[in-house]
Amino acid sequence: MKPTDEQAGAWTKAFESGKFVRKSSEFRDQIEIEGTFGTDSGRYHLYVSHACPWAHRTLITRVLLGLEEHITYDVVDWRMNSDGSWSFNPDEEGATADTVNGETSLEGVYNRAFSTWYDSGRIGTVPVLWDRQHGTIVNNESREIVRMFDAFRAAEMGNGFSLSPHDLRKDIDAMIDANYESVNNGVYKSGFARTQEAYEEAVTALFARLDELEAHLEGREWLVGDGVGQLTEADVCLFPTLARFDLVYVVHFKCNLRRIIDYPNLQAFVERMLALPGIKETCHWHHMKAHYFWSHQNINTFRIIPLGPLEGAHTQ
Ligand SMILES: N[C@@H](CCC(=O)N[C@@H](CS)C(=O)NCC(=O)O)C(=O)O
Repeated sequence: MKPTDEQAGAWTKAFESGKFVRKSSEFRDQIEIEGTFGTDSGRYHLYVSHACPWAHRTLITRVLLGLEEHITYDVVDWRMNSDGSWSFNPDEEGATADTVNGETSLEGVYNRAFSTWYDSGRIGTVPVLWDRQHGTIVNNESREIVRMFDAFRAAEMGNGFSLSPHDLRKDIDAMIDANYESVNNGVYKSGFARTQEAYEEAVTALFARLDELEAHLEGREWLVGDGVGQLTEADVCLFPTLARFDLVYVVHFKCNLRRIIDYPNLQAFVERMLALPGIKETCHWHHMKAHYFWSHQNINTFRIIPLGPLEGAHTQ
């Protein structure tokens, strides 16, 4: 049974004193060399939305680690349903069918993994990492999926390249943590706020952290590591939020103290990421932009999608 709109709304968008509170991810298993979820090529499948910054992290990691031939993926329609659920629509440019389970909605995939899913009143989020062998969901938390792809690469292709080398892991985790509430989740807390106070608190913290990151990137290329730094998960986790910032968040989520293009170091960072082989191809600007303005009718009643911006590394 599908949850009612009220139940779904309560689960997917929780509020405390007008503040948006993100729910925790339900599936937290790991791919491990020796374990229930082994490191087999062709076994795992991602379900993503090209609109979603969390899902974007997993697609970027898949490309940077060269896992294209080992991990397949499907893409939901950019239109999120009013209860927050996702559908498959192969007729939409850039979206696909569910090529593994043949479901028409992502809820069907969640229900396969968790038979009382519909009754639970929860709504399934992207990304989802699916295991063909056990017919279940391994994990639906982007940060953990990104981390386990590293172990997968090491097992399948040797230890040559890692986005979370052991000697940097503490710094990487500290950087991801420092950016999570203020920036990655901060844009949502700003946009979904239901009181002026909640909005101002979120947007102030967001720009305070962007100011810090701008200063941190002076003379550096990447967020973590000695010298100019080296490309790590910390960069992968920040980039999807920055890539959507001027296109969507400035207007739709009222994150308008500044734009990324007004921060020279952050803008250069976005362009540096976009110049890496295969990364532009993971950026579907139309899905990103249309999704937010169309899907959140409570903050954009008539679903008007703005034409701009005209300038920026990534405008359409
Ligand atoms: N913690 C999750 C968050 C994923 C998430 O919230 N995804 C959004 C899309 S950007 C979603 O599917 N939302 C559907 C909903 O909340 O109803 C992660 O990082 O993987």
